[in-house]
Formats: sequence, structure tokens, C-alpha cells
Amino acid sequence: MPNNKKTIFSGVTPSGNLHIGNYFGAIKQWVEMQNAGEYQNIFCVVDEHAITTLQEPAKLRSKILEVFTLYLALGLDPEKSIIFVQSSVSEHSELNWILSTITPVGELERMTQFKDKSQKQKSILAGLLNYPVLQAADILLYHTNTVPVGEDQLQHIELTRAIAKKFNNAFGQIFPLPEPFINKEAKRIMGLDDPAKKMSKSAENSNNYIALLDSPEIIREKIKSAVTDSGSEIKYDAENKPAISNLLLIYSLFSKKPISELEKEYAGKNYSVLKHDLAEVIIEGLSPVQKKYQELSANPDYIKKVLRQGAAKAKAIASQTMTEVRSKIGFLELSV
Ligand code: AQP
Repeated sequence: MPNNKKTIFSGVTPSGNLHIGNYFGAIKQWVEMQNAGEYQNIFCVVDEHAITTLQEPAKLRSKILEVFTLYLALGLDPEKSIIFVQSSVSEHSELNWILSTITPVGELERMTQFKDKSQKQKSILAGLLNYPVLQAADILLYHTNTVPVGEDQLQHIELTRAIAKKFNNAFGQIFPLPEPFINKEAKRIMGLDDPAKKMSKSAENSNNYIALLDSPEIIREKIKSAVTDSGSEIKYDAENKPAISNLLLIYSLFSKKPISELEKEYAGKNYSVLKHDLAEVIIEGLSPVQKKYQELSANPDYIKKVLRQGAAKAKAIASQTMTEVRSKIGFLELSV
């Protein structure tokens, strides 16, 4: 991999079913950036993040494989990108510890995601609080320049920059300051059951999201039961008609038709007509990905091979960074 290219790094947590928000908000950009060939591309299944909320081990294992296989089905290419699972590269945890020693607890407590998710834990776990430090470690280990993410992750990237600056100032320049890259058109897809909140894979109600692997029947049901706004006009107005605006956005992303064209097409029609057509557009859009996913899943040896290759390539970069970090902070340099 040529090392004069800028690096992009990003990941998804295997804490539930990957949904269309994860795809349009993040993974679609990864594939486009990978195919543009301008970057060193590194994409990770961030399973160590998943365990900040309780996971049943067998289910976690199958979700890790599912997300990894979906990455490939969606177009990530092991010949063009390093694709790996976080827990197979132990340097992530090691850098996490070191960075946690320079991160103020107050900074972590003001993270919006922590505030939201800690409300769901009876006794708040340290791992949930430290989640953004591990995320900073993930990003900084690879000297990342650009992090393609959805809007909800901006605060974490800002914290990563602050941690990197602090480390560089204290111990000497190692880390570039990473920039977020947001797809403005799909920065936040909202929940189908509550357009005031983002679509989320850990939502209690699975009608909140369309999973990439949902069957046509489930997609039709979920879109049918999606909440709508009062009135009947089909018009994009995120403030006053958040539910219909979200459905129009999803429609536009799948059909590649501008929202203004959809507004004209559906002028004077009922919400039910829009919903019917939207479900079909989603089913058609997801069908090739689901087919590819089934093909890949039927070949576990290939998946294992790609998993191993990705881990080895990521490890080679991460271990070099850790040698540098250990030396900068004053640990002994023993080769044992
Ligand atoms: N609703 C969304 N709209 C646009 N982008 C989104 N992303 C997540 N939800 C939306 C982006 O997807 C990437 C992976 O997200 P993650 O797995 O790291 O966790 P998350 O952001 O917390 O996503 P979820 O689905 O809500 O997961 P849970 O419920 O487990 O927390 C990120 O780039 C994110 O911005």
C-alpha cells in the first residue's frame, strides 16, 4: 500500500442490524472513496465498542461476521482496502489505555451519546464512558487524516482531535489531526417510528429502522407502519413535516431522484401511495446487496481468509505506531 496517500479510517459497531442510515450516512462514502483510489483505506468492524452494552457472546460473534460480510457485499474490496475486526488487533486496547490517561473525565461526560446511552444502564459502566477514547485510539493508530461518518459522530471526532493535540504537545508530534467527512445529503436518517430521533440499530422497536438484510415483507410492513405527519401534503419540510421529509429523503437516496422531483410526482397523492412506492424502491435497491451477501455467506473459507489478511495488514501498521508511542512516552524498548 503506497504510504504517500492520505488515510481514511472508519467503522461500524456490530451491536445490532446494520441499517440504511449506516449505509447512506457512512458506508456508501467509504465505497466511493475506496474506488476513487486516492486514499489508503482502512475499515473496521468495531466489536470492542459493541461490548460497552451487554452482548450475548454467540450473538455478538454472528453479528461481527454479518457486518464484515455486509461490508464486502456493499462493495468494500480487500484488494483496495484494509478491512478487519478491531479485536483482532490488540494495539487498539493498548493505545486506548494510554490515551485515557490524558483525557479528562469531564470531556467524556459531556458526550451526547454517553448521556443518551447511560440513561439505559442501571449502573453506568466505565467502558461506556471511555468509548470515545477507544474511538480516538482506533483513528489515531493508523495516522488517519479523514473519517467518513454520519453527523452523530462529529462530537467524537472533535474529541479525537483534542486528544491527538494533547498527546502531540506533551510527547512530540505523532498524530495528524483527523477531519470528519460528512455526506451532507444523508448526514442523519431519522427513525421511522420517531422522526425526532436518528435511525439506530439498538432502538428497542425494530420498526425504527430498515435493516440492510430485511426481507421484502418486513420492509413493506415497516414502511406501512412508519409514522406520518398531520395534514396530507407530500412536501419536504424537515421542521414541520419531519416524518414525510424523512421518507422523501430515503426515497430520493434510493431512487437517485431529487426530492423536488418526488414532490411533483406525488403532488395531490395520499401518503399511502408514497409509502407503497417507497417500499418497492427500497426492496429493489437492497436486493443486489442481499444476493451478494448470501453468496459470500455460502463461502466461509473465503471470509476467514479475508478476515485474517485484513487483521495482518492492520496489525502491521498499528504495531509500528505503538512502537513510536511507547518510545515517546518513555516506556522501555525491549524486544522479547
Ligand atoms: N441514522 C443515521 N443516519 C446517518 N448516519 C448514521 N450512522 C448511524 N446512524 C445513522 C453512521 O453510521 C456509522 C456507524 O455507526 P455506529 O455503528 O458506530 O454507531 P452509531 O453511530 O451509534 O449507529 P447506530 O446505528 O445508532 O448504532 P447504535 O444504536 O448501536 O448506537 C457512523 O458513521 C454513524 O455516524
